Formats: sequence, C-alpha cells, structure tokens
Amino acid sequence: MTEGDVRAADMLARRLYEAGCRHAFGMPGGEVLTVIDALERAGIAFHLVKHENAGGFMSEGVHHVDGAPGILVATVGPGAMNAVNTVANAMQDRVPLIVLTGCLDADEALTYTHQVIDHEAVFAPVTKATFRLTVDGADIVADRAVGVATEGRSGPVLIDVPISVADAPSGPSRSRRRRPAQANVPVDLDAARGWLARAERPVMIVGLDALKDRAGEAVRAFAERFGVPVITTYKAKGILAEDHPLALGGAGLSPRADGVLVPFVQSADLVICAGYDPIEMRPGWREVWNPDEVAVIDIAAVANDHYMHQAGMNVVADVGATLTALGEGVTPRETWAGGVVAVAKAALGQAFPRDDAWGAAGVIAECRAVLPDDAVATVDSGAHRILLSQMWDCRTERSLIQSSGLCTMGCAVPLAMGVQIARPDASVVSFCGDAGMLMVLGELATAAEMGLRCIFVVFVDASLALIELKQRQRQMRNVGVDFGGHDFAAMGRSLGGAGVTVGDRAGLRAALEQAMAADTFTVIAAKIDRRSYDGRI
Ligand SMILES: Cc1ncc(C[n+]2csc(CCOP(=O)(O)OP(=O)(O)O)c2C)c(N)n1
Repeated sequence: MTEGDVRAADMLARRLYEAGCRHAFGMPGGEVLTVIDALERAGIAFHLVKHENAGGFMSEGVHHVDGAPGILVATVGPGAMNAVNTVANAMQDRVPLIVLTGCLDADEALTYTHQVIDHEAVFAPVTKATFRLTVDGADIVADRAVGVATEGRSGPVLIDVPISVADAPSGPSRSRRRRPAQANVPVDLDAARGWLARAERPVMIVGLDALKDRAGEAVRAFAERFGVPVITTYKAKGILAEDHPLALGGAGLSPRADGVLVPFVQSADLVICAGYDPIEMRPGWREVWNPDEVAVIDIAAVANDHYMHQAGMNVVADVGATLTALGEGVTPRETWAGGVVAVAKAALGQAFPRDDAWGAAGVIAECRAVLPDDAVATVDSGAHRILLSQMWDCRTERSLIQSSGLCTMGCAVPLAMGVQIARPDASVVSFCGDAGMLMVLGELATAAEMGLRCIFVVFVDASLALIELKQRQRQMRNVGVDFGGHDFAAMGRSLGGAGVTVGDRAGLRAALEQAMAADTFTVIAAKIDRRSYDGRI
C-alpha cells in the first residue's frame, strides 16, 4: 500500500476519527489486521486487551470522559462471541459503541465453515443496527453507524467488515453526515405550567436521558427555582451534587432506600420524569403512582414503550430545553412545607450509616472519606454495588459509573481503566466483589502494561454475597454461592501492581493513601464477612 492509497478500512477509520473517536480496544485475529492498521493510521490508538468483553467496558470508560462513541474490535467467530455481553450492556446502558468485527467474504463463506457465524444475526437483538461494510460505501456506513449509535437513546452498532473489503481501494469520500436534529420543545406546555404553578409537593426523577442531553445545569436551575427535590437513577447520580439540600440521592435496587423514596414520591402532587429511563429500576418502581390521581410529566428521549409507568403528559424532547420552557412564566411558590425534604434526606442518611467499624459499609465510608471529592468511581454488580450506590455521594455527574441496565459482573475494573486512559491525572477507583474480580483478573496485567494507576478495591467475602443473601431469604440450602478465599493482594503484585490486604478502617486508610501515591495500580483486598450486607441493602 502506498501513502496515497485509501482502503475501505481507512475510509471507515477516518470517519470514526472525525466523529471524535481516539481509542479502540480489542483483540486481533487475522481477519481484523487491516482494520487495526487503518485505525492507527487514522489517529485512533488501538489498545490490546485480554478479553473482548473487557475491551467494550474500557471503551465505555473512555466515552464517559470524551463523549465520543467507543470502539471495540473483535475478530471473526470466537472474538465476536466474547463481546456479546458488553454489547448487550451497551444496549441496555445506552452506551454509543461501534463494534468492528472481521468476517469472511461472502464468496468464501459459501464453502468454508470454520469459525463462521452470522455476526449480524447474533448481534441484531443487542444492537440498534448492524451493517456490513462495502467497498464504496465505507464512508456512509461509518456515518450512519455513528448517527444511529449517538442519536435518541444511544446504543451499540455492529459493523461487520469482510476481509477483502477492508483491503480494497475505497471510492471517493462523500459527506453525508446528517446534522443531529435540533432540540425540540413542545409547543403546548400550558397545562403542565398550570400543574407546576399549583404544585405544593413536586418531585423530579432524573435518569440517563438527562445525562445524554447534558441537562445538568437546567435540572439544577429548575429544582432550585421551584423547590423541587431530585431523585436520580444510579447512573444519573451527581447530576445534582448529592450534598445539595434538594438531592435525595440515587434509587434503583435498594429496598432500604425505596422504603424512604417510594412513599416520598407517592406523597407528591406533581412528578416530573426528567429523562427518566426506568431500565435501571427494580420492580418496586413499577407503577409507583397512578397517573389518574397525580399530575405526571414525562420528558424522555423516546416514546414510552416500557410501560413501567404512565404519565398524564408525555413529551419526547430535549430534557433541559423542556424543563426551561416549562418554567417560563410560572411564579414559584413554597413547596414541601414543614421541612419534609430534609426529613427524607436525614432518613436516607440513617438508613445507610457511615460509622460502621468495618464490614462492607465501613469499607465504603472509609473510601469515600479518604478519596478526593472529584475521584471517579466504578462499581461492579453484586451486594456491594447496591450498598455503594446508596452511600457513595457524587458531586458531579458520571463520577460513579456502573452497569445498571444489564447489571453485569466484570465491568468495574475495565470501566475504571478506560476512564484512567482518557484522564491520566484523575483519581480513579473501582469497587468489585471477589467473584467479579475473578472474572476479569487478566486485565490487571493490561493495567500494568498500560502503566495505569487505578485503585482496585475488592470486597473479599468468598461468596456471591447478593445471591447467597437471596438464597438464605428463601430458606434454601447453601448451594453454588460460596467459593475459596483467595489472595487478591498477591494477584495484584504478581500481575505488575501493588497489593494490600486490609481488615480494619485504619489499615484501609493507610492502603488508600499509599495507593494514591503509587506509580502502579493497587489492589486493595478488603476482607469482610459476607453477612455484613444483612439488613443493610
Ligand atoms: C455476568 C453475570 N453473571 C451473573 C450475574 C448474577 N449475579 C449478580 S450479583 C452476583 C454475585 C456477585 O458476587 P461478587 O462479585 O462476589 O459480589 P458480592 O455480591 O459478593 O458483593 C451474581 C452472580 C450477573 N449479574 N452478571
């Protein structure tokens, strides 16, 4: 290939670069070598990982920092199949992810079956769209893929790249990128303004669509002007700083938090769902209110086809612009007389005390106290996540990142690595259970190779604590939920980082301080009793 030659893979890569992409993750096979070469030539760094699934989460971590779509590269057959979980996660957690898989040329596949699987068929249910690259259409495929991945509710898109198409000389470049639709505000908000003007107990539930619309400032201004307390989903935590008197923290999976928040919402006379996508919520949040009895305004990115709740007014529009328009001409009034919001905030504080001597809650409280306010945290799936999501107060949005639509294990470590790659100077900490860490252990080696300084906190209880708890609650026998007590600190050391085991708050504090000063990653293995979640989540 000479300098002037542009292959279809180059055309694809250049368009992804123009869309803001600077990092790609994955594992090559012979079928994607040209794709990787083209990405690097276009200015998109390719990072080799140990497992494609982790690569998807690293891409997501980068996305939360730079806002561009993530890129995951996987080779034909087994590589692509390893990526199914992270792609499903991108679908359910609304992550714009471009998945580039290598595949056989159509003619070749007629008589050759080794490793051949219909990628588009496998990924169709877990992507917003699938494409197969063509020689002359690489520019259009790239632009359409980015458009589909990023518009409306974001999500993953698959581009299957046949080997000879990647290498073929591309046609001329065309500019077909559609300008994103302008944020539209519904014309008739008069009825809703009337509800707002009369509301004595308004509440806002804010979710993922508000993050996507960058509505944080509008949410804060609206909440403060009209005295509206804000409950968020886990993934929208921090959109209003959680030390704000109107912030009632995150809701999603904790029956203990729901014990305070659900009755609070049920006592409201106006519910404003601001970009609230209930894919993050447990069944306790289904039909929490009766839309015939309480005024409900639902502002979302797409029409409500989930039926988790219903509203008297549904608005498919930009969240921030709609909130601002809703407030126009409405005179604020006193809301929630008698300090009810402060009472609810205090009840949440009491439900999740910070002063446990040890156990999961003690670990979380100590980490929050020692790590800087602007630390970025990621958390895995399990009992520790539910507790941490309730206790970890966020001052800014996207400062606690997790899988809350799919709720998959094995995401926190690679998510933290992605964040750290995109923000080398940030203080980045991941929290995971011991089972979750064992799923992705190999990526610690990747963290060492990349020179990352993340802190990986592991809740070591030799148990699938969340599942063990559910098993016990159902008075079932203890089967398939306990496993060995392993030395995670030694694993950290053997894979190129530091590792410390701690069993009390003073030891944890010292380990965190040392980890913040270290020039490698640190695994902090916090040994706890699996029953320390009992009555706590
Ligand atoms: C990939 C995947 N497999 C299984 C589950 C079901 N699951 C949810 S939480 C959990 C236990 C996780 O154990 P651990 O990582 O030790 O965390 P803990 O519950 O002990 O905090 C399991 C198995 C899941 N969410 N994701």
